Amino acid sequence: MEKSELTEKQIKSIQDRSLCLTVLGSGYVGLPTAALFTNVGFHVIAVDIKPEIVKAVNSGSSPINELGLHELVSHNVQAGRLEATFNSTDALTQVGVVIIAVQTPIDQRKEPNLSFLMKALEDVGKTMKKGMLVVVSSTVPPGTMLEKVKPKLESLSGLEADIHFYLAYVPERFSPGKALKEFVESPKLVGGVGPNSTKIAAELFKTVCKKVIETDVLTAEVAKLAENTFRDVNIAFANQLALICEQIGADAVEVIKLANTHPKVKIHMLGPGVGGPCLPKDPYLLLHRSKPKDYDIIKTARQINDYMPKHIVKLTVQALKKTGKKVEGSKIAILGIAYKANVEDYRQSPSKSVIEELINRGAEVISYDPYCHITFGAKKANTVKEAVKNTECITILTDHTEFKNLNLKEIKKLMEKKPIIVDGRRIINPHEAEDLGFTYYGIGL
Ligand code: SAJ
Repeated sequence: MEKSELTEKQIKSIQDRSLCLTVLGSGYVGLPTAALFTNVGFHVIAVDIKPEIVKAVNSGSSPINELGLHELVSHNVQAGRLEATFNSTDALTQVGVVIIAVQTPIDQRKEPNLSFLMKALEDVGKTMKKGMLVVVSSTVPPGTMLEKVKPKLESLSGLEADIHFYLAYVPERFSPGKALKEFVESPKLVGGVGPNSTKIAAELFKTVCKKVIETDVLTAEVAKLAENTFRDVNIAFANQLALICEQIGADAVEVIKLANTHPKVKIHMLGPGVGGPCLPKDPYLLLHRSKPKDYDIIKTARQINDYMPKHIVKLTVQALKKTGKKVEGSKIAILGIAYKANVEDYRQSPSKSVIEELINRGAEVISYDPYCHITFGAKKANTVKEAVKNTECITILTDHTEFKNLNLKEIKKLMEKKPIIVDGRRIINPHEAEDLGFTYYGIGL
């Protein structure tokens, strides 16, 4: 079959939904992807090595707590369009499109670990058929697609990319908690290894996403890393402003609010550090291939954001000292384990190092989070009231809506004498807290 004929045939089978898809890696990225493609009429096989994921999906429920995902999985499993399996070889022999969404973590030296991606490529390469479209959605260091993914698939299959099969990078751009909405609404970057690959991958993603932007594969890789690194650097700037303002007696939140009234300024929000699966990792992926330079804003930003949990511990210690108490033996309530507001996700959350350090220093730590069951070694409370009872200090680490509406009057009654609030998110009104008799320490104040 002529090259262009093959391309046209694949486009037609996307349009009439006769092409089957498999998603390799059915976690936070893969499962929403699989569910959304089934919902527009494709048959999708979701592959994962974790038995609990496969079992949950096949029984019609989502193992991930993501708004709307349970309903989507349930509906499409019932309709017979979505199924899950551990067996990638079986899945791969039945399909025309493979979307790879496995994790690409960094190791302790901050070097990328691409072993999950490489294993997935091995499975795909060995079962590759003419006309197949392979999409990588995992976040990767720049150059991975052309230098690792393409040669590996070509050598395992004996086929040529963009001629006999199609290969594109389509980065995931949605945040936990809003995955389905953002998958559909955020512009999708589609970078193929050649024009045929870009064309077919764009056609596929147009079936689900409102806007698709075509580019080349390297630009798509770098753009994905650039957006998360920009956010990390911007937050680091806000955090440095917080440290400056604490020293000179200004209020960093007010400063940011006022500076942001300038139409060209958009400073992010200070906080107890940066968590989640992406921002603490992606800057290192972006830096991976560049030569070390004397000045490096990206690594410095990472250092500032990594320092912030230590700073929260420092503020807690200072506040205790001010009220004549020591960390050792003090009872401290941590409000918030999740890495950001109103999600249960605790991956890379700053709360881990804050809790561990306070426990190390001899404090008795009790934690409460309305969404998250993990405690990182603290005792677990099931309500705010239970958490704050008989404590000397409350340290707020997550800006969950529930914590923005705390009844400080009631809370004070439950706490020990000379109660303290350390506000790592600046969600409490300092004047109200102080009027009620709290010692208030807010980050950036
Ligand atoms: N944070 C601040 N100050 C802020 C904003 C966030 O301290 O002004 C903290 C949060 O509390 C959290 C961390 O940063 O600990 C990360 O939160 P986030 O909301 O910035 O990001 P994620 O990890 O939930 O999602 C990001 C998003 N990227 C961008 O906004 C550029 C999302 O669109 C990506 O899809 C996602 O990373 C990803 O998977 O790459």
